[in-house]
Amino acid sequence: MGTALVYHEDMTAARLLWDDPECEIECPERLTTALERLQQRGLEQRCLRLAAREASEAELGLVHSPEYVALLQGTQALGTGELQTLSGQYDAVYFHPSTFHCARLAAGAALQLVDAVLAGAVRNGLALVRPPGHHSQRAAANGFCVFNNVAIAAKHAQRQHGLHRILIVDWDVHHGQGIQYIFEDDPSVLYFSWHRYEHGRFWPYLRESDADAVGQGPGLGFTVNLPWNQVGMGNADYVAAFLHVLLPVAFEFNPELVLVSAGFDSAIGDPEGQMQATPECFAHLTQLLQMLAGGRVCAVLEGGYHLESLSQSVCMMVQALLGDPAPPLSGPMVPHASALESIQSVQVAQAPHWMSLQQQGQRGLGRDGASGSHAVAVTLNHPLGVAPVLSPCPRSPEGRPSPLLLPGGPEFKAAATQDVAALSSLLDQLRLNPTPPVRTAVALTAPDAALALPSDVLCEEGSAPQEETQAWARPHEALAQDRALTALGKVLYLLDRILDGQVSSGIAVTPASAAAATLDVAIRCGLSHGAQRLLCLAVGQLDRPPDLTDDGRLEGF
Ligand code: Q9C
Ligand code: ZN
Repeated sequence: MGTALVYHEDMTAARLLWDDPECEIECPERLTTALERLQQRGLEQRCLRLAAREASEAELGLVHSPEYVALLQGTQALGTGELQTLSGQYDAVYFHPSTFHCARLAAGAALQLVDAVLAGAVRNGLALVRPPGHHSQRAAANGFCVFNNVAIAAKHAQRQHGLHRILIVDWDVHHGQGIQYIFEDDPSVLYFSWHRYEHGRFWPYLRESDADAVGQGPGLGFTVNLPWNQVGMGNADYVAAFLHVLLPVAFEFNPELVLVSAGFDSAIGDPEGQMQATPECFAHLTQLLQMLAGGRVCAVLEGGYHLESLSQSVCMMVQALLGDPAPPLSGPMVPHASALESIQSVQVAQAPHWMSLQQQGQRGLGRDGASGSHAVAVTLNHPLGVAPVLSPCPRSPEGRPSPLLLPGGPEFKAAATQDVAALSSLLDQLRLNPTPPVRTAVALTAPDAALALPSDVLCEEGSAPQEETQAWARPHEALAQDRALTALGKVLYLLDRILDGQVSSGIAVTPASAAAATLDVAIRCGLSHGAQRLLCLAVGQLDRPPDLTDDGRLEGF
């Protein structure tokens, strides 16, 4: 299943007709530049292209008052002077004779995207639209926004598709107060927004943008505001906000659909945001969101005023929606102190409403089983395996892990069958809760007929050339055995495909006795392919390769 890109050229028609430095940044080139870049990179061609339609009056009425819609309809016939006068009645808004048409297309594009995703025609998608929507309110335009595209799409998904839980992630650098007002007492829509706030000294200067605005009545806890009190927030701050606030709450909420108010004025170079996050960050944020709602992510453009930064960020997001691996993040991944303060203030404000945030302040209290719960030990029969993570370590009565199973023996055979069963069950879970379209490959030494792989998991049949495999295996006695050698060939082949970007992640099954040696070869092989840093995570019992020293350096490299 693919990715939709919803667009209509008519949305480039609206433009500022008089002098207004505040509004001139919301220009037609925002769309044309982003689209050109998507075409240049071959990304547009990989999407299902949908031409935006206009939202109907009834659809606009899901959020806006009939009087407001009628007022907007009337602007089509106004002259420049009258348009300027009317624009002056709102905060940071300009009207053009084409504004009504554009704004109906923008809302319609969001609706079409949601329909395509919920009909199963595509897994996810992006609507490239203007004017943006998240500041607009029931009867007011605000901050370049005319109709609230994402709020209309959310109401539509509830009414027309019967959804009960929708998550709106607003990563635009401004607070989408319009969305907040529309859903503040509604527990079926969880609204998350981070925004430049500077303790209330940044537009739109609202007290209700702070972390202690958490929704009201039945909607208590379903508004999550993360105010940034300094400019210059970057990749580490954004990722920390996702990991420590948004994702815990979102997993607990368990949405059926994720809508993204995708403003890229939170990216580096933007004159409004003054933030530092690089375009690659948006690929990572998009990937993280795809862990929710079975990957049903509908993104709708909001702000973004630095044409180059905007275009690159849009490309990064589309790449991630298409399932491409995300490029590494640059810079030291250390959040700013001010960001951590903001994150903590949200945790405190939201803790009464979310179990997943309740322990955040008490970290580090229980250690080593001395108090409270202890870590769950698991066996590691396979260095790159999944099965061990699922099966608890069998422990002797003294509490020591039981010895590793010997290949060939009857216990080994039983364990191997269990492993395949555990792998099957993991893959079942993946099917029920489809993961992001990250290309995962599974390599088995003896293909098991009972193992039905989900359609988007590749069954990797290739092996590294025999001479290469034997050369890597030579120093290791444990790899002399046939089965271990075959498994090593598969591991090397998987590594190759991961390092050249064809595959994002892989699972390989190898005999228990060869686990440490296979891991040793995998590390050396990764380094010899030019990897600069490897994170080796051993879950449970595993002998460290003999020459992997304590400071993490592998001798000889
Ligand atoms: N320098 C969107 O990004 N001007 N709207 C603020 C502060 C209004 C932004 C002035 C910015 C509106 C969708
Ligand atoms: Zn914005």
